[in-house]
Amino acid sequence: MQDAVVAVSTLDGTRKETVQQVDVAVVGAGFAGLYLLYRLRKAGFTTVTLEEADDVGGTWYWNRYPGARCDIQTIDYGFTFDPELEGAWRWSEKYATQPEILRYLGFVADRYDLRRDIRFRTKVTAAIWDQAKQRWLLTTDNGASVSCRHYIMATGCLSSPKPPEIDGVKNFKGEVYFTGRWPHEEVKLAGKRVAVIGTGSSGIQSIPLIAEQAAELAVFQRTPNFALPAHNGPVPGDRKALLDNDRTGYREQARWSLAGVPYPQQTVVSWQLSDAERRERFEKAWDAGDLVYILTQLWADQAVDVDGNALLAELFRDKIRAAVKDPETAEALTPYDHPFGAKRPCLDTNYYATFNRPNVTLVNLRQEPIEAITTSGIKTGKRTFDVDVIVFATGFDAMTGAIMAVHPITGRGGKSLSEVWANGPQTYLGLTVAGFPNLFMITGPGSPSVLSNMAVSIEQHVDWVVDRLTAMREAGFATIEATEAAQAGWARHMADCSMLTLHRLANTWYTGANVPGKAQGVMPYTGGVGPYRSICNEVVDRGMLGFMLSGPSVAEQCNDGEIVRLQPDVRLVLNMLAEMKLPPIESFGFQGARDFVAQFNASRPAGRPVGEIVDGSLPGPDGALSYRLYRPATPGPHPIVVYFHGGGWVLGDEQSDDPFCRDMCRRTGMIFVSVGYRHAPEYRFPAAAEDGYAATRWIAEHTAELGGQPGPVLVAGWSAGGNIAAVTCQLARDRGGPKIAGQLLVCPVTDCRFDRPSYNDNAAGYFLTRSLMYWFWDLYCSPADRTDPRVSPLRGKLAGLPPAFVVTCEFDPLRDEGNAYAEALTAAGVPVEQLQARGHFHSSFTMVDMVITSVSGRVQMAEALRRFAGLPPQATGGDEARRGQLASHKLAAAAG
Ligand code: N01
Repeated sequence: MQDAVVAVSTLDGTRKETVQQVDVAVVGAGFAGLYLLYRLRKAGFTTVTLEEADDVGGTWYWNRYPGARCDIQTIDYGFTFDPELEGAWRWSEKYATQPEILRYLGFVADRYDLRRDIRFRTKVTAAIWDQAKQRWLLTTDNGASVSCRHYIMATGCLSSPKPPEIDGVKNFKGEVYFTGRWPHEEVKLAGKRVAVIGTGSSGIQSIPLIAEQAAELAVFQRTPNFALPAHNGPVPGDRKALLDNDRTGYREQARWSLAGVPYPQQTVVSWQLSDAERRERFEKAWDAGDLVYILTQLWADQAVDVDGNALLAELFRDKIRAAVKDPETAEALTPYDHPFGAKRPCLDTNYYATFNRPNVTLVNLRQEPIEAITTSGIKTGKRTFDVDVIVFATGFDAMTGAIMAVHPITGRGGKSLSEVWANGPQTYLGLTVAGFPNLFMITGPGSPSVLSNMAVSIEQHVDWVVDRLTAMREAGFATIEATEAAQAGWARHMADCSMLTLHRLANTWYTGANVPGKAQGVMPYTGGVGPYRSICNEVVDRGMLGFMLSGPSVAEQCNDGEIVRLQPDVRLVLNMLAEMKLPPIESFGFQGARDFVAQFNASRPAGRPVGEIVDGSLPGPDGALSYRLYRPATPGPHPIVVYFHGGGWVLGDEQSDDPFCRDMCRRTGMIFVSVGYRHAPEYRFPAAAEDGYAATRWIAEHTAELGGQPGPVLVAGWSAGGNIAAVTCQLARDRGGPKIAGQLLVCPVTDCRFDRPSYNDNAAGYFLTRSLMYWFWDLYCSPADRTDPRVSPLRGKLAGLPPAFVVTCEFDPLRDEGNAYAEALTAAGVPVEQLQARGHFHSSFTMVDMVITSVSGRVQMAEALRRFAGLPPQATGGDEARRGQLASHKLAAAAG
């Protein structure tokens, strides 16, 4: 500690106390705290780090239990800020042990002489924001208080062990250990009867080694977990070669990846692979012994779709059954209640084989819960285990525990962080909290942190924070605080992101479910490391969007707003399209545009299998029209939906919305017949409208021939196809049939007016542009004809039409005319249901496997079509349907 920064000041006018004055105070001397100290010092800030332990290391200081290792490969799990540091350290193994990682962190601390600014054995006991001084005052249990301009929590996500929550722990006369607070001196277990409670990563790493020493080991398991063999050994040659060949490129790829390890994004989906191909991929991952690889590299839908995930989980279960000799024990060790990866999977060495040892017993707490801990051991509902040692591997009050429970934090206006977070953590970017100026968290709730390679996330968070502090200092700002609107926007974005992955479907420490009474919700950011990084950068590029900045001699700045209003996957798709720097589609000419769309469609993921696909043709008003029929795999006959594709009456064909038709066929359990109507400019208005009507009539008259259910058909369409579907309903009413039981209109064109706000709000940047719509209209319909209800159905008579489900998207030029149509239908007495999709764009619902967050919308559409057809509710296939089959998913219901 530098004496220069210790001063004497008056706290309350009466009491004199020594207060250490610094620019920035940091809590924690683990990975995050050390890098912070390095960066802050380099940036010229006076700094002190307060650390409860007597040395550096953070999580690697405390977690000294037998078998503790990292489970991200060590070549990826280290600092990258200094190439010389990277050159100066060599890891001995693929996954380093806790002592080696601790040595590494000690090496880093020494190399940059960091210890001199760390106050060890010092706990912060309270932190209070002093609005008048615009500084934080920290009191400690050891030595001077600290007054700082900025307060940064580098306390880690898994550093506050949770209490065992089992009656009678204090009565036990034997030895008690917690994996998260393992003693420094050797723990002798040889010849002893040992109980381990908990089978998360800590339990799974320690159990095999404890079993080798103990006379008897009883493992108390509440929830079985997926564990992959680490196959530890030397650093794998292929990964090392990649790193050595292009260190900068390798590190940069990690920074922009989803999980912070440089693996590409998978594009092949599970249903494109045969059973043998999937097994081959799985075996490769099993042999690789790499969690990030198995979590991300098998097939594209493994982490986002319950069905795609189930295929992987079942292959995993086969491995457990093969490894454990006793079938009953194997069954008890096999997880069924959560998707693979939704709960943190583990990396193990001999875990499953340990249960083949004669001295090891698995106690399945689902069948015999622990009743109490007694003086001599553990009593379950069925029996009593006398033991000498109990090891609690029961986990942590994760993400919020270390920030909130460690000490009271009082922000502006006396706000307590515990109260503000009583219903779950609220943050902006996972880095800041409204009402708590100049307080930052590294890897806080709302950041990718624990769903990523922590080393990569920590460097990004620290760099972002220190760069902001530097910029503030240069601009003369003294305080920074997130706005309420920005924070609320981040909460919405977090909730949207949580629909991207399956984490919401398991009760875990990610969701707070492991701590009784804790508010529940997915706490880490599930949108990925690269997207998160780009959002943080965008906040800066947009003038510190969502932050208030103030300083003694500069004007206050508040650029309020939400940083992400699009759904996260829509944002990715639009960014990807923007990066392609495509010229406007209309500049290709109509044939060029058709070729472009065909090429674009060919590159998208294949649609899901359905029972049968039949291509055929039907008689149109002026020659044959092609169609493609999608039949469900379930026994028929099924009701028929006549479908009209999108493409502005100019582009596309009966196959161009193939993924959407397949998906809807599966979800509705109905036949979809996609009609290839004639296109402009070769066939202008009213060709498409008349084709739509004629095709619907023909299909309704040939239901039996098509294998469909007799009775009314339904119509559906997207964009210009929605226009044709809406027009068809009006024509069918006016021309004596056919009977139509319901209409699904997805982002339909309904009117020729271009002056509604959505045409301006979303004129460009959301793929379907205003100028493209002008072009479509010009090619299809002359101005004189545009008010004809056969192209502007909003101008037609609306009474007596079939019930409608109308979908509109927030970021779509057609949004307002779709809403207007829904309102007008309602006013005319037509039963209408509406989905106004927040954060979505015109193509969200048809980009089936790219815009994952559109699933719930299609579930609603399918339910509506089934209702219109008089069928009972039944969502078939996919995430939502399988959700109900997963036991104990309190969160699923909430998220749904
Ligand atoms: O904690 P956990 P952990 N009665 O919460 C059980 C990281 N980490 O320390 O699942 C009976 O995962 C609980 O059961 P259930 C890693 O991110 C990394 O093992 O709640 N049982 C569960 O089985 C990891 O995910 C490494 O039903 C009780 C276990 O205790 C995170 O830290 C190594 C119980 C707790 O598992 C946490 O891992 C270690 C009770 N009252 C940890 N309470 C690396 O390899 C809890 N359990 C880098």
